[in-house]
Amino acid sequence: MRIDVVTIFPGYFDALELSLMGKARDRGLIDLHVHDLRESAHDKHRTVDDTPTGGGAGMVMKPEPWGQALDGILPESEDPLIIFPSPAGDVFTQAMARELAHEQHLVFGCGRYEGIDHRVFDEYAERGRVRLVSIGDYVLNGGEVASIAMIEAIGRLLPGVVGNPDSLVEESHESGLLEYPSYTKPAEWRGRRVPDVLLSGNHAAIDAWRHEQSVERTRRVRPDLLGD
Ligand code: 6GU
Repeated sequence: MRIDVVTIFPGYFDALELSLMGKARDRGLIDLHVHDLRESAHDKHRTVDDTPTGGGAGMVMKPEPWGQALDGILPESEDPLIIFPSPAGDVFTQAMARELAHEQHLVFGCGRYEGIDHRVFDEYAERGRVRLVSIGDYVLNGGEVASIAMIEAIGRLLPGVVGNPDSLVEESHESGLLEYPSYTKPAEWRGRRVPDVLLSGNHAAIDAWRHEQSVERTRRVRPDLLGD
């Protein structure tokens, strides 16, 4: 998958050189290009923002640098999908991550300040596919951290990124349930024993116990996932 990111803080995306995402890039499974929006601003101060037309607090990102940056990236593929992280967007879920993992080319446009001039969304929605996506009901300073979260959630679903594909099946949200609690050795630590069933060698009993734990935890912590 090709991923382009447009941001005024490229340094945030250094985090994607680490761990599984870094390995996926080294192996050519994820082709990530991070672009500094300021390189598309041409006045002396490389200005990317201005005051809101009509008045109000804060600053709005100017359309011209976005136009130049996106126009340079879009011809890199047939049918890219532009994602603008925004608290006003559709909420990102595991189901959306699965859907987006089928895309050939994602472009993340990271807004800062009070947002991006709305004509940028209109321009690219007319020329191609655009989505506004939120990662949850809270406010971040900009789209960078949200983009990193989405890129990691999508990237780990690409074939070959996670070594053992079985580990993608049993985790929280894939089944619609939260994950069951996990244990490793030693069998006793600070007087706390691993549940006996996990030491029993009875795999049917272990599966049943884990399922019961998942359902109980989901009912307690996230009853909304059960439709209750
Ligand atoms: Cl995608 N952006 C910002 N700025 N804040 C958010 C968000 C996105 N998702 C939740 N809060």
